Amino acid sequence: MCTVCGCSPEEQHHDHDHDHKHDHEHHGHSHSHGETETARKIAVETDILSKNNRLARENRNLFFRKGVFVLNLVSSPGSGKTTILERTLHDLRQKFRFAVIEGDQQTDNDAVRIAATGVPVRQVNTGAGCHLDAHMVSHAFEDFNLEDLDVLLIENVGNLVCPASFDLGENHKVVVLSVTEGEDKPLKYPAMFHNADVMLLNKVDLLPYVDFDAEKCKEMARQVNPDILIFDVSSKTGEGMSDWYEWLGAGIRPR
Ligand SMILES: Nc1nc2c(ncn2[C@@H]2O[C@H](COP(=O)(O)OP(=O)(O)OP(=O)(O)O)[C@@H](O)[C@H]2O)c(=O)[nH]1
Ligand SMILES: [Mg+2]
Repeated sequence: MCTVCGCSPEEQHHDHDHDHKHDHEHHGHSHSHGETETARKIAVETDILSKNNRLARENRNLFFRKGVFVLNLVSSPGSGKTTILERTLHDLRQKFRFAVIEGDQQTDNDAVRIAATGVPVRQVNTGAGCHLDAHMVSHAFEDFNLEDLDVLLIENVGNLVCPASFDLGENHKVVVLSVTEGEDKPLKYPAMFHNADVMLLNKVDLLPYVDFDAEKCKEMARQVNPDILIFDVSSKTGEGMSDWYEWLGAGIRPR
């Protein structure tokens, strides 16, 4: 359930029913009712986010104590998160010890793809929920021996909105944007680009075929986050991936 964005059909159903009944009984007083509802929603959201932040802090402390470098990959659906993970694991798994948590609303398709690389993976299905949260992640890594890991890669649910608000305890959010999505996405979804430390501009092999101004896109990303680090990559051809690998390797604490 995602109470913050109201994507849960159950929650919406409840609210709509409630609104309808209230309007019927107190016709003409919908303004004050609206204010009460808004206040209640803000209180619930604040509560959910502060609980999540507390759990994320616990995850982060544990990851730090165990020396695990943790990345949270976020993007809209289909930008190439799983393909980037597959290539990264294929190229680096002899060098570093990885594990992966896969977040999706339904199916274990991505977990099956990651398992084929030989790296341990856990799938989390969020159902109606449109993001992973710190609690889900804490259960997903229970089966991993963190002592034996250098890097934990978390693929979030494909969504450029809600995952921006939910800290999982990661070291960095890595936002993936592909060149087929339009260069204005950083301005349209600023929270995500503001909260990410790294942006992977993916599918650059398609640049000759799409109407996408890469420099303009990067300018927009820097407008919302002047410090964001940007790598142009193609997880299909491997172009640019070595710079991303170098950055990733530099984040791993030597044992
Ligand atoms: N041309 C090209 N296609 C790519 C590249 N990276 C991924 N794709 C394709 O894009 C599609 C989506 O890739 P995924 O890796 O499944 O995307 P995702 O972000 O994991 O998708 P969700 O998990 O559904 O959010 C697939 O058909 C990939 O083959 C790339 O660099 N270039
Ligand atoms: Mg995926």
